[in-house]
Amino acid sequence: MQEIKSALEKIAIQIADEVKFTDLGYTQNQNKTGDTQLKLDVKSDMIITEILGAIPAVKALVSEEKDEILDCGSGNLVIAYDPLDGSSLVDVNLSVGSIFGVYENEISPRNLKMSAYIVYGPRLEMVICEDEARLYRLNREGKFDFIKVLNLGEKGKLNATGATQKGWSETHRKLVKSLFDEGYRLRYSGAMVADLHQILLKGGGLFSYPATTDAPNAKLRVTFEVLPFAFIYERAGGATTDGKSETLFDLKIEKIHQTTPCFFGSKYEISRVREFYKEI
Ligand code: AFP
Repeated sequence: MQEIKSALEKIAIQIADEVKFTDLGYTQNQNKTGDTQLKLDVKSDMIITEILGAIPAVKALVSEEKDEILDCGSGNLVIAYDPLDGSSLVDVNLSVGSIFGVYENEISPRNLKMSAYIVYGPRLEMVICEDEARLYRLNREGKFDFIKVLNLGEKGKLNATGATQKGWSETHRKLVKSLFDEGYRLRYSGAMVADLHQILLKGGGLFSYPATTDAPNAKLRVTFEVLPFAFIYERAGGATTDGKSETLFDLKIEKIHQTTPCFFGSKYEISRVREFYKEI
């Protein structure tokens, strides 16, 4: 795992450089989810493949940007990653990120042993989580300093909810309204890394990406995005659900690029989600 941490530091520095300077044009390709790939998505994917693929403990790499699993060697770790989540926001200069889930033997929720994300923002930060969520920040000497262990409060103040509102269910509408009625404040940038990072650092709140009429399984991908963040939120003392489940770790993975409705937050907000969603 130490080798993976050092690899993540290298990846963070190299992709941060690309985010600053690579041209923002599109390629001719689409990824599995149907998004047209930016040159930046492809470049970020290449950097990660090269650096993680050289680690002997890594057996396979699974990228959100690729259809196929890349076999690497005889190790026992499978790393699933989203190379540049929120990349469509680089043109407006908002924070974006990379997300990583390190699975033992094969991809399955309970095999997730470590997860991490990098935030390319005004500062270069990383959260790496095994037993606890640890925040690191790049210093002037080009090294990452350990800053602190992140913990969520029982209840927060922020409410970040995604997807097209005209497609929300009545249940979701009521949930969101009830939180605003309690005094929660809206925070949503459209890059889950930045939005979840904000809630985690500000001590709590709710991030939700619900099912909609046109996307009953919502948008966010289980393997690359949802489980790595669920791991971090639960280790930080928060909770997660797909609306009904006790935890997002109860999900069954049938397809690598599968998506799911998802909710991450402090314990209070997730209990409110379950109360509203149990009525469906
Ligand atoms: P991009 O990587 O295409 O910018 O999408 C970002 C993302 O996957 C995730 O980071 C956001 O939370 C979510 O999509 C935003 O989607 P909506 O605009 O539908 O709320």
